[in-house]
Amino acid sequence: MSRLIVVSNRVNPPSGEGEETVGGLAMALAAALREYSGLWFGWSGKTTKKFTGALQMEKIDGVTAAVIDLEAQDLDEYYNGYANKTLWPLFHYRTDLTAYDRIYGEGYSRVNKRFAETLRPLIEPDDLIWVHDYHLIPLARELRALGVKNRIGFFLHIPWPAHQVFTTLPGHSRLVEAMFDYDLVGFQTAEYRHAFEEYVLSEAGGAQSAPGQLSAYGRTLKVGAFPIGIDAKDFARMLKSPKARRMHDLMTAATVFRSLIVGVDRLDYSKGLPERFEGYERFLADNPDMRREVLMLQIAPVSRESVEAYQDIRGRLDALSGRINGEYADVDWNPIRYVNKNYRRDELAGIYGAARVGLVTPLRDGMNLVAKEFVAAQPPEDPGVLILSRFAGAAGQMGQALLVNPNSPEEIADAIKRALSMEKAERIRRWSALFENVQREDVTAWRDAFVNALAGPVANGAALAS
Ligand code: ADQ
Repeated sequence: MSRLIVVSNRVNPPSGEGEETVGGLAMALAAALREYSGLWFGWSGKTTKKFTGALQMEKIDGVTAAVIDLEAQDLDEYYNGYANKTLWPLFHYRTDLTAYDRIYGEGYSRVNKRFAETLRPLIEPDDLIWVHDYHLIPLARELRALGVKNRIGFFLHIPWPAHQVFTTLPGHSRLVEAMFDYDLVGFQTAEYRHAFEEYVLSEAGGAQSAPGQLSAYGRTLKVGAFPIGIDAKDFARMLKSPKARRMHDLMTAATVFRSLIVGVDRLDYSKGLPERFEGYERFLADNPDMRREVLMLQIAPVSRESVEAYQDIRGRLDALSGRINGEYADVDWNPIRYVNKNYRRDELAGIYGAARVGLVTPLRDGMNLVAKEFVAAQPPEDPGVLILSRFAGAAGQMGQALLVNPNSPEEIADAIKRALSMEKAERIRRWSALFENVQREDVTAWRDAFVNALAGPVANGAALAS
């Protein structure tokens, strides 16, 4: 079996016993690598005065992590700049928040080059290279320039936007052209794959040379939809852990005679949090008789704090939660509990399990793993109800959730009422179908589908010798 090299912006493998704080993606990549005794390459999360390309290597749980430090200017222009002020908002349809700054584009190219130059000496001829996410779209181009002939695949964790939105990006064709240096490009859903294909066919003068195969810029690549899942086995293990059980009991005690409605998201404007709070406020206003029977818990740890748009959304949410509590709180009850803390994954599992309703209402989302975690944590004999945005990639696999338009507080309010009033038989029926999918389409299925497609026959050459 070939060795697998995973490349992502940040590298954060689990750091041993009991450490469950890392997010879903990091856990997914760690799980993906373990079986391949692979290498995980990326940024350390630290800055240095002068970039040297010095590698720090560490072996954890069978996975070799190789990280580099970047300069403060790199962070500004590449990470906070082009990745998080240009590509992230644009790919989530927020052209109003998208910054078009040439300096950012230059920083993005420079860091991708630095990644390639540092990674190059670590690559052996049979390695499969799997690059992750929007931070690193041009990485294959840089590696090819250095003579790398290995199979290289790319997976985009966030949406690929509609053609009309994508073409508002200056230099859009350069970005897509760079994608043709990969052998395989994977998206979360068929919809995003189609949007990419449409661009290639109508804007780049490309052609569909065979099903799942696109030709343009003198090259051919494979494209596919690979919906990411959670590590379902590990999640089931965590649910039984003492930490999960204790958190479950704490939350149950805190909601005696009440139903817990839970939301868990990074504090990001793509997650639809103000609309969600307004939806809940609307529910409280429309249903005075149900008011004191609910408690909404929103967990939203701050992220990307040095980007202004993230400071703005934080301010809005502080104001909204204050308004809702100010309007409806009583001596023994606050309608909304809003916390900006990170929790261990096992604690989160306990919280999900104690909730009657999971509110997952992003305005746009590549997939959304929280929806899957919520389902995985429900007690089979009395499961809660998932309310899910139709604009989350997960909606394609999770049609038995209550699907809502996340822009509409009214729809969210109606769905909360419906979820709270739903008979047990219907809850069990919906949940069983969702749970079956979460188990089957898990992180291992995702990894295997992608790696097999990357290692199998490719558009630009013969099958890989194994
Ligand atoms: P994210 O936008 O980060 O991921 P999501 O898929 O929901 O969104 O994953 C978040 C992960 O972080 C979950 O595993 C969740 O448990 C964890 N998390 C959230 N809040 C937490 C908290 N307070 N404490 C601890 N952990 C917390 C991007 C894309 C998504 C895509 C994933 C994976 O934006 O669309 O699903 O990558 O491809």
